[in-house]
Amino acid sequence: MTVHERTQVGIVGAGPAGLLLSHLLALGGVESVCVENRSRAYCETRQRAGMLESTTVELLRAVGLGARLDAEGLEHDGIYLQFDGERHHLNFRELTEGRRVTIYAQTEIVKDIIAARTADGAALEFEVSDTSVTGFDSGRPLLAYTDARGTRHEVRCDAIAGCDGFHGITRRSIPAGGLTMLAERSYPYAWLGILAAAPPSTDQVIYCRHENGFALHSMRTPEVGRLYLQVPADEEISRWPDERIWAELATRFALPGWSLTSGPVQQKSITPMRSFVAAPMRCARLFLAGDAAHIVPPTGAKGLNLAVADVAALATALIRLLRDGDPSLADAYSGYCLERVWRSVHLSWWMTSMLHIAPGQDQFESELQLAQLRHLVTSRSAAAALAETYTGYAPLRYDPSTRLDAARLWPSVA
Ligand code: FAS
Ligand code: PHB
Repeated sequence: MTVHERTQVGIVGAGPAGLLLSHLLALGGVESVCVENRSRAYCETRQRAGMLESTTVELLRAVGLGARLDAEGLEHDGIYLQFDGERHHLNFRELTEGRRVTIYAQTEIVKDIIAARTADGAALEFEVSDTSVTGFDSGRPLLAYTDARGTRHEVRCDAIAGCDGFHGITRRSIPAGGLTMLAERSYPYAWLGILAAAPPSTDQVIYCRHENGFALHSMRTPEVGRLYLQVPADEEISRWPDERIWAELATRFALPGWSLTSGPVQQKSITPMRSFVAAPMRCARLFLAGDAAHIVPPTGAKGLNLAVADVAALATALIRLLRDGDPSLADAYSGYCLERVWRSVHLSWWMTSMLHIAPGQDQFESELQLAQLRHLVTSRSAAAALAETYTGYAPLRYDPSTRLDAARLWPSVA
């Protein structure tokens, strides 16, 4: 049996992009259905991002999602860069007239939005299967899926939002010729990430370049650390018992008079590193947002922040299109987002290339990396350029009541 339904926006994927989009649309009086093939519990515990730009924090506060973030988020003035046996602090707050970054886990943002959507009685379906999107290029967008009880649903929509991540179905549903760019770069290494019940041994995030490879010391709470190690791209997690992970982290972060506190490892996983951009981020009434359209290596902490920026713009554009009948922002959506995307792709590629040791890397490449790092910690203008892009360089323009045209609402961010 198939159930036939109607909504304004069909959203595929309940990651941060899909969930926040459904919330922002609702604030603008536009209804949506959001479907997710994993369980609610899985989405609320899948360890991913943790570093938030100031612009992301401002938007979440502005749309009623700031309470727990303000209570539990860890605000940082900047980051540490460690190389050549020395650790240097970059004070982003000073370098950017006040912008800071915040550690608040993606899992907590997902929990906060699901709680808000559920309280609103929103149409949010978990554990669906056989999702498909059709008709978006012929004026009759249709979202179809089978729910957890085995019932097939066909939802007629005015528009569809592809928020289903890199491995999702929406981007792949775009007919040949619909995407004019698929730009990609894979990196010859990966990140082994751990979540550990060990109080962080640093007050702010440490990015470390060591001859053995990159290491990152982040955290989640004053009791829980989040740490990453560069490992070979084809590495097996089974080759990394917890003691070996802690020993290698201690080696890479080693500094006289400083020690790394270890503790029980609660989660560990290996993440491949790639940069990917699909363009345009739209095919008629199908709009891509977040990892469905672009992937960055996590070195620049940009993935989640880009997903938030995309849906802030997409929500404003769809509200203007579906509530006011004005397609101007929807027509400008892809171009506006891709400017921001490429700026973040560049930062993420640059930080990754500067801080990781590539297999077979020679002395010349190593000296280039060290020269860039020394420049960053000795030149105020070089540090300020990093601070500006890392902390979030342009305010997120979500404004359901705006009457501004695209040129004034979305000035260039290049
Ligand atoms: P997501 O992948 O999060 O969500 C897509 C959802 O769609 C998933 O829940 C998936 O199950 C669902 N889906 C897929 N196919 C479907 C289908 N056919 N039907 C229904 N549902 C479907 N970013 C930062 O900004 N800062 C960081 O510190 C940072 N650290 C990271 C660390 C790691 C280890 C990783 C892997 C990523 C990190 N990122 C970071 C990037 C990360 O946060 C992503 O950019 C973010 O999850 C993107 O959110 P979405 O676009 O919503 O995609
Ligand atoms: C994290 O806290 O998980 C984190 C922080 C900074 C990054 C990537 C991940 O660049």
